Amino acid sequence: MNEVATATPETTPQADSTAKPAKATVCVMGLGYIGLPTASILATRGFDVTGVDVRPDVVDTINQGRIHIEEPDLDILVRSAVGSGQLKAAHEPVAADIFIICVPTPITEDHRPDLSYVEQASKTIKPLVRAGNLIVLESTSPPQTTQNVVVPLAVPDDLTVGEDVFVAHCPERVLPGRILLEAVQNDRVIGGMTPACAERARAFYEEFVAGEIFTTSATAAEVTKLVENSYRDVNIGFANELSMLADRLDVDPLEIIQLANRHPRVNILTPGPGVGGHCISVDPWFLVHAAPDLTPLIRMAREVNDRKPHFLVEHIKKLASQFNSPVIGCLGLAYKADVDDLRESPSLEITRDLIAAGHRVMACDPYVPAERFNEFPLHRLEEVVAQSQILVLLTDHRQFKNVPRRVLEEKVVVDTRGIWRR
Ligand code: SAJ
Repeated sequence: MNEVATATPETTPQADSTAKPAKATVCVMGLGYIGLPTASILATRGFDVTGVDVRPDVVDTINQGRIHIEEPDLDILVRSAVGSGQLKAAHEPVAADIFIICVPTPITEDHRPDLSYVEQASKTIKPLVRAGNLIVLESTSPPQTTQNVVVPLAVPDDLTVGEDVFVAHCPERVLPGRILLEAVQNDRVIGGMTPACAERARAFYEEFVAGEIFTTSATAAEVTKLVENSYRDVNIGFANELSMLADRLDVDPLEIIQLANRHPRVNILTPGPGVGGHCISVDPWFLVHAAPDLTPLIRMAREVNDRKPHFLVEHIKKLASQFNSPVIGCLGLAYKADVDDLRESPSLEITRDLIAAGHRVMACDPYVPAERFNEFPLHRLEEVVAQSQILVLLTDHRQFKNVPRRVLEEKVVVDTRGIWRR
């Protein structure tokens, strides 16, 4: 069993073992929701940063000081980082003191980890890796990815890990919508391939992380991150199962949860349309894949959360059958409030399924620009509210909170998030 060592002033490494140039160069592989904020934060802290992305449009947009994703204050940070010359985007990596891998780690249709992006990024940096470099995998990854994928593919054969080159896993933990804040303030777990690797990575992260830093092995850091998201998935799964049970028993799930949460040791989360995003709906499968026979609870929570959108679609269809071809207004496509992220979104899945079933659907998401979304037409909130007989609240964006009660009272309402409760 690996012990997680707490960072204390006494354990802070000596300056000579962590020495790095006054202004280190950093190459960030992947400029998505984690890579771009990380690259920008580092650039504004004086690091000389090259951000690498395979998408030419992303590289061009960033080099113009603009952003391709929605995240509070990121536009200001990127404009400043690019304007100062500290952040450049590129198609290919460059030689650097530190390489940070922030690429996607998706799952396949049958829930197996797809490590092709980590493999590709590792292979691409290998010719550039030199003695003294630090390589950090930030992407949430299945157990032993750092050891079995990054080390063999990224470290040149003539360099020894822990002596010449340092390899660590430092999983990102930021919450979309609060990324810039949490990237700096959250505590971090750093898993080194060796203790020297962990200390080298700690010295780097201490330069921009205000939270506490804990070091452990690379595999323990990988498992810790997966456990965090699986814990949340299991708890949301409990709330979602409860909401379906409450429907059958004809009681209000939110009232039950509110009352149960008055118990000093009960804290049930909020049911919703399902679990989306690229983290919680994906990461638990990495643990299930690692030990299928030992993870029935984690698997079951995934299945419960994946079932919830279908449960709601059937419920909405039943309501629609009471009308003659009603307009169903779907409010929100993003996977959660006040973000533009559509990845694995149950809100999008429900809207799609209703359209596929032949219903007249009017959809609205103030965070998804119509020019970036061409699957079906998007409408303004006022239009959707005015024209629909059935109003389905799917994502709790703040713009939806103020739909007047008298308007709601004229509609059949399905509030999957409970934001319109009296
Ligand atoms: N949700 C509910 N009910 C709740 C809470 C969430 O239905 O009570 C739903 C959301 O609507 C959303 C999904 O769950 O569809 C996940 O949302 P989230 O806000 O719980 O988490 P993410 O996926 O945005 O970010 C998570 C965070 N992990 C944890 O909170 C343990 C974040 O800290 C991680 O950095 C991130 O995953 C990641 O990148 O792994």
